[in-house]
Amino acid sequence: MEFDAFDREMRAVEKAFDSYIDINMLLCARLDGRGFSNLTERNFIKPYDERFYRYMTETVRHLMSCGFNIIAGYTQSDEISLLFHPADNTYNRKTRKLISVLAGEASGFFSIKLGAPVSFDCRLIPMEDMKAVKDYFSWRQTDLLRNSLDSCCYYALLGDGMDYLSATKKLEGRDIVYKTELLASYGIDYNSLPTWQRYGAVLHYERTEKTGTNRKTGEPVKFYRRELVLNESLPSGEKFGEYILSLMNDVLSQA
Ligand SMILES: Nc1nc2c(ncn2[C@@H]2O[C@H](COP(=O)(O)OP(=O)(O)O)[C@@H](O)[C@H]2O)c(=O)[nH]1
Ligand SMILES: [Mg+2]
Repeated sequence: MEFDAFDREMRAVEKAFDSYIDINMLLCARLDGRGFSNLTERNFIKPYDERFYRYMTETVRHLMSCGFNIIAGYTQSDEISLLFHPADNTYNRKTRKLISVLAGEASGFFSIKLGAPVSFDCRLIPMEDMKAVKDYFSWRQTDLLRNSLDSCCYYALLGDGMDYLSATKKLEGRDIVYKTELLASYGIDYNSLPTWQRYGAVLHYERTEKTGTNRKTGEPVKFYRRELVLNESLPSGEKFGEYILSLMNDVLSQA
């Protein structure tokens, strides 16, 4: 077979299972560190570590600056949720491209920070409407709230000399009040822990007005600059979902 025909045939085989996310769908991506329980056990302070948190927020910053149009990036624990601009059509929204490039960028960036190879997986979450986006982000934050309280209790018990199984048993089926009081008995006020530990953090673009000078006339001129800012004082629950929607609405109203 002549090469051109062979090439066409092989490309068709390669593309047979390509899929695309409809541009009419709202789109989120979630990345999650692979085997980060082990990794954090070996390299970071338990249960929470400022340096680890910094690496995560810097990874979000990198993902939001590497060519996609992303409105907001939310990080909690070892995961990152990205909300794409509704008009973002990078790679024509080809699924495998988005997943592999985002996972690659996050893995490469975090590895450089840590000085050892790590990887993130990535999934895409297409959503019908704003309500689904709101619920998605509230859900990820609720996941953190549950895990972070458990984690704090668990490490307080281990620090007190309890073994893994006994600590797990002691916490099984217990409610928030019990766990908060348990922490208080170790001198830890859960509600005054830094908000990033309990609620996570968001990076988003803020449009700020700047004043420069017109080179020809010397007159002052106003212009806008988009800057990535880190919000570490997030609201919780329903309000968090609403906050993410407000970021999206702000960006859309500026267009
Ligand atoms: N030391 C430390 N560990 C963290 C921090 N944030 C998240 N982790 C750990 O990262 C892991 C994330 O959970 P998960 O994704 O289910 O585990 P994986 O499958 O091993 O990556 C948990 O074991 C958390 O305790 C942190 O700030 N410090
Ligand atoms: Mg993980």
